[in-house]
Amino acid sequence: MPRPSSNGAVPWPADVARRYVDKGYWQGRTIGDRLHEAADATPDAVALVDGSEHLTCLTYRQLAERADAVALRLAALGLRPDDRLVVQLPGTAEFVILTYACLRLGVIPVMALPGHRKHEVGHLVEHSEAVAIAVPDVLKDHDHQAMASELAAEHPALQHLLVLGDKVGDGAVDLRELCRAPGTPADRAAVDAYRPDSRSIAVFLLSGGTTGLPKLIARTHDDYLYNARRSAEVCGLGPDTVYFAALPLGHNFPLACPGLLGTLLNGGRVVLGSPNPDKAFELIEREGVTVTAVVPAIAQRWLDHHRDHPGADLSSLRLLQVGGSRLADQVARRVRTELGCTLQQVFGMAEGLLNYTRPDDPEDVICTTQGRPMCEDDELLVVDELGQPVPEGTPGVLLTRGPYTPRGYYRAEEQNARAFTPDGWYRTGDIVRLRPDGNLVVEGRDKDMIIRGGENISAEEIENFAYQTPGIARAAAVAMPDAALGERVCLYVVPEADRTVTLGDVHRVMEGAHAARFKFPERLVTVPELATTKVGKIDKKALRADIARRLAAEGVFDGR
Ligand code: OOB
Repeated sequence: MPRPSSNGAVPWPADVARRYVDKGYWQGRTIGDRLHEAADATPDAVALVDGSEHLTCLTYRQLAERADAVALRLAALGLRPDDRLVVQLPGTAEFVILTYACLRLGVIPVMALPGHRKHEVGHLVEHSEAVAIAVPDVLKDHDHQAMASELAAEHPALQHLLVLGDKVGDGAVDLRELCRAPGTPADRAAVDAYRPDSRSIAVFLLSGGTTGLPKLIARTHDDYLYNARRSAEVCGLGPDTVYFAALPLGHNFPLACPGLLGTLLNGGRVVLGSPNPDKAFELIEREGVTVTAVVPAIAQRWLDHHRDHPGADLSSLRLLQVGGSRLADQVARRVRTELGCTLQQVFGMAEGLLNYTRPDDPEDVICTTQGRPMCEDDELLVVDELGQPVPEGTPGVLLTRGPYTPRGYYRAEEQNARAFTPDGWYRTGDIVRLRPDGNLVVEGRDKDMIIRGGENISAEEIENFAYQTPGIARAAAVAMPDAALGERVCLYVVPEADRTVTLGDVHRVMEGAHAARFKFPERLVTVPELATTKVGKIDKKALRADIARRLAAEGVFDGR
């Protein structure tokens, strides 16, 4: 296992890196420079439409100039290349301008998700050694600004609070103000002086993860630029593209697969908005959206909404990307007939590897597979429990390496020893079957994770909360099938003698810890003992079968 470099990221071996350069995957350029080049090509084209409350429309020139102006203001605050800034912002123009500014300056954004609470954000601040954090004032009844102030009090290194909203507290920087004032053409040269190295970390993404709290994935300018560029190629993006960002922008999928970055690198237009079907359809119609990305739960909501409330004109939509969790074949088949656009299945991960069905694939491939790797130098290995390769067509656990799949998590030697093999393969924990035509079918998951409507939840983390709950002797969290969200968290508990435990007891512990709401278990099953496997581990397969049986007996959707 390669040792982490001095900055904590695990580098690719030198000979492998050389090959990626020779093959043209890594071009020695920064994302910020490439965005500027795209802006230079069509300065007067519209780059960004913020469809939220404050409708903003920015041309490429305006966006590039504002990014540089913000970069200089960040520098004036004292932020320097390699400093970390936790970004927890809704999908607004400010998110885009700030991220662009960071990429120019070499300040590294740590992409938190809007649903994260103090428990998760605190961990990100600490682990990344963040010096700054950007949050909304209040969002969905949560006071992010108060949370950020508390974190600043607890983490002395966290010195700068950037706040988006009407109520910016004393001592915090008004992000709207920061992003509003236009820059001058002279700013560009000043920011150029900070230009980071293309091998340095451009952004920290979060692992969905199976262990407690999210791990940080250091994506370099070289590898992440390739991620966005090649994705855009596979999806056929160009100046005519209107990409609708409906998912939280800090997630890899809408950020760079090809998402925001892929669209801006190709002169297209990015429209920011919400996945709520009424609002989304209105935006698609009004802005002439051609491409968008959603998780299966949203795809299904859109299909049902369109069936029940026909009338929205979605004819501009060319490609609907769906990924994040397994899309049922039956739902996949409805996309072309009911929405009139091509479906693209995306099996991706923040750790790197991206598989896409191609827009011109046969309908069978599009509807029943999760696509194939986007790069010919993506290495895939499907193995059995003993780590031996399985014959083609047999399901097994997927391992991968490649030019945009880092060789380890950031500063996580212990977890890296488990999640990566000594020769650098990432153990995805996904059970896949490789078809003779090269496409993958995701058959299941070996890792202990629950995917609730596209949000990845670590079973271990929920169990840790359960163990802090009075009266619980043993606990196991498993995925429970759900018609709307795909999966929800179900918690099996063995109470201590003469105790009863309720879901509310566990929720209180999680509330006390300020854990993200989406992780809260939604069903609690009390059992006298947890089933175990032959080696004495909790038998999660048996528990998953048990909850499916219970749901079936209740006449509820059981996943079949
Ligand atoms: C995307 O990234 P993450 O990091 O939030 O989650 C990755 C995990 C995968 O290892 C797999 O378990 C699951 O999410 N997953 C899928 C899937 N796409 C992701 N499982 C079944 N079918 C699919 N199509 O989720 C992500 C990143 C970039 C693009 C798209 C999705």
